[in-house]
Amino acid sequence: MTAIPASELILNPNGSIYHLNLLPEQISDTIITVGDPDRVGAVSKYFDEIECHVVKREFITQTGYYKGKRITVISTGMGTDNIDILMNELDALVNIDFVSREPNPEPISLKIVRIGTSGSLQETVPLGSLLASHYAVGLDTLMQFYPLEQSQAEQEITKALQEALSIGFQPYCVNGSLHLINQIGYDMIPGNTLTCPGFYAPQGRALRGGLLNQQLLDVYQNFSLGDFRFTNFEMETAGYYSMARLLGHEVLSLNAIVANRITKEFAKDADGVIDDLIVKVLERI
Ligand code: R1P
Ligand code: URA
Repeated sequence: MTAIPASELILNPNGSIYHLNLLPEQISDTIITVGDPDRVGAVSKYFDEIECHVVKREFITQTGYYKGKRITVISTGMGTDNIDILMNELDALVNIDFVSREPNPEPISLKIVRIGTSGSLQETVPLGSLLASHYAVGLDTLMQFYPLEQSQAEQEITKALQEALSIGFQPYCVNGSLHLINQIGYDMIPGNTLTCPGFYAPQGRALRGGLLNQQLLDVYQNFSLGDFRFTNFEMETAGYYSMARLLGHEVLSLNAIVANRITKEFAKDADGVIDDLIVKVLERI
């Protein structure tokens, strides 16, 4: 095997990985991720003990113990470009030897659960509900750059969506970990999540910037292929699921529904909904 060069596997002077700023021994193989850096404390306040606290940019990491189980919680910021960094660097921490710079011959699989907020695309997915993403479809371009393998059914969905939206590239579609759905998300609404490359126009919100496609929200809400329909949207899940498939990790994205775009409501107690989700995940992970 050849060593990965210094410009590709970038290590800080203390030996930590470039953006996450972490050393291999600072993470557990069981990881909770959150978008908002302030949500890290909302998870770790339930820990019995915090072993390390590392900060760089929007990536804040705490590793600690919940009822004797070692868990790492990390914030990612927003968007699949950050998930590209997160998943590659987490994978490098467990699957690349930082001294020889060579990949481990027997890769370790991480268990990663995203606790995020999301907007509902259906009246039947109400404010305050918890939704487990069974499938995610990415409208961002991250997977234009990776050799992602997709099933025929996944490709048919993305081809039909490309046509429905009249966009110049084919989105991508990937499933989450069935094992983690059964372990953690079993009593949550099963959903198909649309991952958008932005919060405003890409999610059909017009403040002063306008909308190129006035029908966008209608297309998202009414898109169907067989029994596949979208339940909700956010900005990371498809990035997680595709990187997990490429790198061999188990990921589940869980969504606290804080906005309903069909009924035009926003949750009055978004923090309370997220707290419910945090407690469920900590008990079941
Ligand atoms: C937008 O407000 C952000 O909220 C959702 C979206 O995916 C996006 O990151 O997730 P988080 O609450 O986890 O950040
Ligand atoms: N996060 C999103 O990306 N969209 C919403 O509507 C709510 C949370």
